[in-house]
Amino acid sequence: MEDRLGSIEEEALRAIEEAKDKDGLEKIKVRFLGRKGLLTEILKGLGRLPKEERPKIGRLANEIKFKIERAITERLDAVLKEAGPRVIRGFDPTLPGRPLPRGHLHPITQVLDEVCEVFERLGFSAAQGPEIELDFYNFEALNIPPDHPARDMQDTFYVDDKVLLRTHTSPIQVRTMEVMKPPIRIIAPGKVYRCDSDITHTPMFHQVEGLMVDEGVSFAHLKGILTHFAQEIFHRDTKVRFRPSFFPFTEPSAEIDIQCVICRGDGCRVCSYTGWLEVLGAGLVHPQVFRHVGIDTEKYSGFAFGLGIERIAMLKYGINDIRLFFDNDIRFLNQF
Ligand code: 2U9
Repeated sequence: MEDRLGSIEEEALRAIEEAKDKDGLEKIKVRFLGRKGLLTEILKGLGRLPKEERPKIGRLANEIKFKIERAITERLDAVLKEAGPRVIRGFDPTLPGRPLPRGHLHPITQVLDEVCEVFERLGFSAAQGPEIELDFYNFEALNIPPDHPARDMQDTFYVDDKVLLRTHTSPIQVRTMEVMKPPIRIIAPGKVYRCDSDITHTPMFHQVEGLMVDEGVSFAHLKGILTHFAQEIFHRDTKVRFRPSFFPFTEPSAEIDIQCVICRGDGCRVCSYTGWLEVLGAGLVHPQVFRHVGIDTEKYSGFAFGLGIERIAMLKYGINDIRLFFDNDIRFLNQF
């Protein structure tokens, strides 16, 4: 039996040495160590040997089994290395992975973040509020009387008599002033809704508004902050002008223009040959608004401003149709 085991060992080790590939080694493994393999049969037949021989033959058979197993593993390593890159069923795991296309933020989100960051660097903090609002916060507290055209069903999406989709982010500031004492320095970014749709209007768009309330806040502070804003978002040397205007919630009020980004003031189609583009509305908070939220108009004053993000993005990137932002055409979005 010892001789038989010796020749099995010799035959197996030689076959392993000569094996050329993984399949060859697999066959050798089956032939010697498989369920009906030569060595397995001997191990299974140990019980038929004379009692005194069993331990010795058993030990020897097991030693040979381990030797063959180790030899197969080592040879397998060698043949795989010789074969070069490891190709497993047509897949080479050593190749670098295919790059996945990476997404990015929507251009409106990018501009919204950029605008917020300019004000955050100046000490403003972002506040939030509900998009489904009460008429009180959206209109009444902002000194917009019941017969004001802004309340018209044609502009406002009403849920019922008292509930609506906010038409601006101003209610956020009203809610903040209800619970916060001055000094207040906040921005109110978010979605707003107006029943309007053409190349410059969509039923939903994004606004950033701002509010600063403290003792001694003046129109001069407003001018400084908004001039800085325009020069950060557009060009460092952008010229800015403040035109008198009217809003129910600010007095005095202004509309703020920047020098046309296309023609630099010479006059072109984009600026309707005026050389200027309107980008912001602003003013000093109307005393009536302060009264609604219980802020002492003798002690405090404040300024507020508002801008539309889509408009800023259109001017920044020279886009002439606002609806492109919402078509979700990947060829358009990938440019940002
Ligand atoms: C409070 C008091 C005053 C916010 C202001 C504007 C002027 C303004 C428009 C710009 C373009 C809206 O997106 S747009 O159509 N906004 O012109 N917004 S002052 O005034 C406030 C806000 C809150 C309590």
